[in-house]
Amino acid sequence: MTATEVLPASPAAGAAPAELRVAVLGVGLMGADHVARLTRRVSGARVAVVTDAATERADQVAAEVPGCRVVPDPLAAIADPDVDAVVIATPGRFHEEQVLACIERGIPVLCEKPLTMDAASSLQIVRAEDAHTARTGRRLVQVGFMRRFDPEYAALRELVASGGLGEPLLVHCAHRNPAVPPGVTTESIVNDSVVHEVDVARFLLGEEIAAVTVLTPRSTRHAAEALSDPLLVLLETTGGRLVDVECFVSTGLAYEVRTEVVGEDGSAVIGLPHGPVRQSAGPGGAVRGTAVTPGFRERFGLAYDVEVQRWVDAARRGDVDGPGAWDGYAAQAVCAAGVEALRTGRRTEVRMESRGGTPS
Ligand code: ISE
Repeated sequence: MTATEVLPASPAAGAAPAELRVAVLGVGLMGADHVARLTRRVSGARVAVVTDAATERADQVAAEVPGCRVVPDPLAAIADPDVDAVVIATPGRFHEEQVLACIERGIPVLCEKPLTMDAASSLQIVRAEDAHTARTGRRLVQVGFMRRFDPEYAALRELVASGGLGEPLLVHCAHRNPAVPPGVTTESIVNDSVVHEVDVARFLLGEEIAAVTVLTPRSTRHAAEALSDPLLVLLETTGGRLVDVECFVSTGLAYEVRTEVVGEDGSAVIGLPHGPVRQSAGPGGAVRGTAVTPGFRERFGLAYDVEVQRWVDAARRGDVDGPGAWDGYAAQAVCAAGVEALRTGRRTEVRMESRGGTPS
């Protein structure tokens, strides 16, 4: 399937309202991407409302979507009677209030990571949603860990869960970005980038992370001043498995995300370059290779499409079909330990409430 085809609604979406009317809060890079996807590639939904702190940007995005209005205040957009569900792509510091408002109104919400800025406030969201579920039997919150919808990650989890590699023992992760925007700090590498590997580890292994160590090797000369890049992060799971993460965000080259699971009876790796291997005469001599992936929106374009289609289908039948509030909370708790480990240079145990059950 190419990224431009409209995805079919899953059959279970059968008895749903004709069309889910979605408010997209924040139409920067990610939000505008979601508006385009909901308008052109996802079925069963339309963007009814957009908001953005930059009103010109909101006006521009709305002008391209038939029937879409700008509502300047995000809380008013959540309360709007023409809105059935919400996508949150605003800066992380606004998520807590916006997700809580969606729970209060009882409408489904897909929130880009981070769920909130710290573990305590994410836990509050878990509790608020739990109370809603106890009253109504419905879950409302999904967190935008899109990698779970990438066909390679889904197949790897299937392989691990089916015992195809025997007991999993180790996971090796490489996460490389060509560059990051100015203002990124070493702590934000943990919170914005390593967080994906935290979710991947929980998703692949089906257990929580118990402790984190962060090592800071010599930095690349390409890194912004005061940035420690790359980082080497070690995650220990509650079942005694180890996950090592190389996170390197200023390679100057390409977007590369590779994951290898090593089990007692075999190993499997995903994220290798694929597509046509081309040979041609380059300016400096003959070259051979595959195309370079420039960024995460290209690498995970299909994953985002599948994520949003499944979110729409589930929302129309009153369900959530993806990582939930608990996964958002768990990721925040691990990243908080990661930031502390970075500051102290010591192995740091993750402080997490118990949920009673295994991670989703
Ligand atoms: C960015 O915020 C993302 O979420 C990307 O998936 C990740 O690869 C990148 O490192 C982050 O900065």
